[in-house]
Amino acid sequence: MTSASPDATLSANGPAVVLTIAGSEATGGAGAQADLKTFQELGVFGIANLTCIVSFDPKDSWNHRFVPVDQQVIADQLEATTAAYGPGSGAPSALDTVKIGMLGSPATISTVAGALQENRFANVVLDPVLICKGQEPGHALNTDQALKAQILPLATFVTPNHFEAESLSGLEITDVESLKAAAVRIHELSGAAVLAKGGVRLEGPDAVDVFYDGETLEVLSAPKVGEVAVSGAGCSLAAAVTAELAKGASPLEAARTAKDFVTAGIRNRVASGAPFDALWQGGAR
Ligand code: PXL
Repeated sequence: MTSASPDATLSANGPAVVLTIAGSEATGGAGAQADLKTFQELGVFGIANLTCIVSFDPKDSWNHRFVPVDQQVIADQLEATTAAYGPGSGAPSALDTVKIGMLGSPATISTVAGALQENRFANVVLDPVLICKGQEPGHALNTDQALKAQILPLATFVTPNHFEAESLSGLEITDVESLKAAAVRIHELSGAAVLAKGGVRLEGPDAVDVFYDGETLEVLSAPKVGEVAVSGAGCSLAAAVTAELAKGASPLEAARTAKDFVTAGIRNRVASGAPFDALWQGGAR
């Protein structure tokens, strides 16, 4: 069970305000929709600025159809949001915590990196979504490289899954020890707190994640719920970290609460006509 209580988060200035810069995933399992549901559930005021629209294709093995949002429209959303809630806005509860989800193209990465540099948010939580199936490999490779070069150095907290942790660290991850080594390496590269996710990718009865922030190395573990990944787990985990940081939790506390939140959401997942279930953000109620 998550220890987070939405009511405990209300201050004289109202709820903490958080922003996700992410893609829409049309079926509501992942992306900005998962982020907003997580934010609401954890008692923060959520804002989404959309970078792209992903529609799975049931006629093509549910692969991703990816459409980027026009760069000017991404910049317009960021301008509106920071003018309303950003550091110089005069808003009583200033926006200082941002989550980055799927960006999807080098152009979007540059636009978002510019906004991050301009606004200097206290917490930048990066879910380093490296591969969007359905994009041709050349494009995905450029995107991955741009993410590592331009966004990773601006992150204060990063949540790579098994594949992303291997790619960011350059290490092969086969067990908890190598997951720990990868978390340490990614911290050294980025300076960020790292929550590296083993998920269902590592053998054994438990879903194991590793937290490392340069001082504390902690293994977070919960019994696996099935052996198949659930849609929205990664997005919801990073969104829960974001909400908790915005409410004043330490990075380690945020990681623990997020793990509990996601475990409850996977236990109470939602089935559909698609070949994957979706995490239910209300699972911890
Ligand atoms: O789970 C990664 C992810 C993030 N963002 C969007 C997605 C997906 C996976 O489908 O569609 C928009």
